[in-house]
Parts: sequence; structure tokens; C-alpha cells
Amino acid sequence: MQLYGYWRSSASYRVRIALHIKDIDFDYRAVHLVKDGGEQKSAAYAKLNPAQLVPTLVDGDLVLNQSLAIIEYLDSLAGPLLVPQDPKQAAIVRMLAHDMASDLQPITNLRVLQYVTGTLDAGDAGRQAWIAHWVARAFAAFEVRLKQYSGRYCVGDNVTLADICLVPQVYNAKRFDVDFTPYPTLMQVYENLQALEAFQKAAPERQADAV
Ligand SMILES: N[C@@H](CCC(=O)N[C@@H](CS)C(=O)NCC(=O)O)C(=O)O
Repeated sequence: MQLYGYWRSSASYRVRIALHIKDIDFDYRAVHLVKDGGEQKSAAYAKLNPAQLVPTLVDGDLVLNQSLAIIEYLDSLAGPLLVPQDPKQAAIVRMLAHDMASDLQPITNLRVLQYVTGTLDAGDAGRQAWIAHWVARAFAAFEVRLKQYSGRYCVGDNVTLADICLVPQVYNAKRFDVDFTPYPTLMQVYENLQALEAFQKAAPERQADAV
């Protein structure tokens, strides 16, 4: 299996966590999102992933983008299960995963931030205000959900897809000096996850392309 990703990409980070939880061997192929305007936009990479985003997972003749689809594919190959079998628990896990991966991450993605700072001329202060605003809204709602559903992790005491989606968004928010004091439950779950080997191995700074 080959994973095309970037060390700081939150969606790549999700897939790395899942691969390590499942102990699946993979070759990591770095795609630099910034150098020379972004390698994700090169013709060679666009052939693999027409969306020009990372990650992309290649498993033989199967080529997948969309980290959640990739993780659900990995979940079908090897244990432990990241989406529980119980339908209600599974729906809760997917709901929390989408709160992070579908509602928060896309509006703080690189190309959106580049549009905000560049095309809309909002500059660095505008970018900071944009991130602070959207992260605060998403984390405040997530904190309420976690008070209801969390145990050691987002949903009870087993690691799930929700945890995999949470950690990279906290990592990103830390880069932008977000104030975490209003989210004690979220931060406790985050700390609990940081103690796990799979999450440590997947950390951005531990990747070969980290600078
Ligand atoms: N929904 C996609 C999101 C992919 C995505 O937004 N990737 C970002 C990095 S986290 C990217 O490649 N950004 C490059 C760009 O914006 O040009 C997934 O979950 O895989």
C-alpha cells in the first residue's frame, strides 16, 4: 500500500493514524503542498487524484481519495474496528467524525486560507480571525457532544473514527494559537489519545517529510 500525503495535512494525518492502529505496512509518498506552488497540482499527481488534494491511498489497482472513505476501507481489512457494529454507536461515531472532517477541516484547508489571505486580501490577521472564528464554533459544539458521549475517548473507551478526526484538528488549531480553555473535555480526550502509540507514530513531526 502507498499513502500519498503531507506531514501537516490533517486528512493525511487521519489515514496515518488508522494505518498504525491497524498495524498495516505502507510506503509513505510525500506530496509537498507548498513547494513550487504545491506538488498536489502537478500533472502526475492529478492523474492519481483529480481533486488535487492529499491523501491518496493506492492498494494495487484501487486508488482512493477522501480520508474517511480510505479509513472505512482499512476498517474492512483488519481490526480493531474504528466504526462500531452497533448502528446507534456507529451513527454517533460518524456524526462526530463529520463534525471535524466535513464541517471544520474544509473551511480551514490550505486553498481556502490562501483565498482568504490572497484573493480576498484579508492578510495574516484575516486568516487568524477566520480560523479562530470557525474553530471556536466547531469546538464549542464538539465539547457539548463529548460531555454526552465521551469516556476515555470521544465515544466511550474505545478508539474510533471520531478520535482519528479530532486529533488532527486540535493539532491544526494549536498551530494557530487557539484558546483551548473553553473545551476541557475535548482537551482531556485529546491528551488521552496522545498517549497511544499509533497516534504518536502518525504525528506530523515524526514523518519523513517534516521540516
Ligand atoms: N475531504 C478530503 C479533504 C482533503 C484535503 O482537504 N486535503 C488538504 C490537506 S488536509 C489538501 O490537500 N490541501 C491542498 C490544497 O488546499 O491545495 C479528505 O478527507 O481526504
